[in-house]
Amino acid sequence: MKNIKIQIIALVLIVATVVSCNNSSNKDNSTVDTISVISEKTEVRKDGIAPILSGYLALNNALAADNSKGAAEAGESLLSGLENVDMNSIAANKMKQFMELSADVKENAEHIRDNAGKIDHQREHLEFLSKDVLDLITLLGAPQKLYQIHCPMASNEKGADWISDSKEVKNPYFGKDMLTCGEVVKEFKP
Ligand SMILES: [Cu+2]
Repeated sequence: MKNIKIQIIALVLIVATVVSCNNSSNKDNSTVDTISVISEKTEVRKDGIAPILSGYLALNNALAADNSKGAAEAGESLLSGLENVDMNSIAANKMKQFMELSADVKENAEHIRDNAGKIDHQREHLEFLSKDVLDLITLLGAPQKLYQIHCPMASNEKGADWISDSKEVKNPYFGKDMLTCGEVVKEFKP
């Protein structure tokens, strides 16, 4: 599979070179068509953020269970997930935005990892992290069925969202104090 990807990328480079060399003289559009077909294919894959998502979902489960140490461990697995993202699954025109979002994910995940025992602080970072994850899903698509859940009480009653793989509301911002506060506001399909 990886070889095929590399071949496709090599092909794109070759085709791009051919096009740029023939830019002024060649009016034949077939080469350009080939490029657009190939780039559409690279955008079909939606598993790009799967390694990030698994750590993020584990984080929500830990925080919903008021488990600060578990949240710190999930922060760590989120960080290794970031390194496991297959960059070939991200279309070139989305790379810049992906890099910006993943830098933000990294920062929030580091704070969550480094603050075991300070669950309020971890939950503050969850709010920013959830926005990043939402942006990543919007940018690259959902690798699985996902739900955006809104809690109007979170973030000092300003309201905050999280992403879940289940419709069942288990609030990571409050844990057992307000476990079922929240409602599904959006559904993402793979
Ligand atoms: Cu912090």
